[in-house]
Amino acid sequence: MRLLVIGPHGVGKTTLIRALMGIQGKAPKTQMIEVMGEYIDTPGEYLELPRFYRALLVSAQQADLVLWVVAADKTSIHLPPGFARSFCRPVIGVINKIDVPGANIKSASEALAQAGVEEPYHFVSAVTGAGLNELWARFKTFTS
Ligand SMILES: Nc1nc2c(ncn2[C@@H]2O[C@H](COP(=O)(O)OP(=O)(O)O)[C@@H](O)[C@H]2O)c(=O)[nH]1
Ligand SMILES: [Mg+2]
Repeated sequence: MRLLVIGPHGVGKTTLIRALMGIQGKAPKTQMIEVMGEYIDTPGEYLELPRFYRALLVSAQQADLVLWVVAADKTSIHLPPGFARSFCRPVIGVINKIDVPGANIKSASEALAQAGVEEPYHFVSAVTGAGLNELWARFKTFTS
């Protein structure tokens, strides 16, 4: 199964992929679309600059699932409204960094909903590993 991982910069996409793959250590900044095992990692700019949207939509065609990642430690998360509905693959909403003190799960959930990502969402920490087993279990529901 191949998963396209998208989301604003700094939300922990690369760290999450590494955690799911069992790789330790700090993630380098993602400069371009990069294949890591079953994952297609993307730079945050691709979701922040409309001229890159097409690259994400095309990349989704190479994937079975799209993981849309946001972070619970951001107070204002700006995402393109309804954009999740443009993808030709199912989009799973992931809220990362739930370990950060004062994490705001509610506003992160609202941001995902506004972007057109459908519930249920996954609440995870790429650093502590919280929620990753449930995320795995969700992936499995798509591989039959
Ligand atoms: N506390 C905390 N920090 C995280 C988590 N995931 C990523 N980070 C940190 O957030 C920063 C950005 O991570 P990165 O994976 O490069 O984000 P990306 O731009 O979305 O790929 C790094 O300093 C990570 O160590 C998490 O779950 N909890
Ligand atoms: Mg990255």
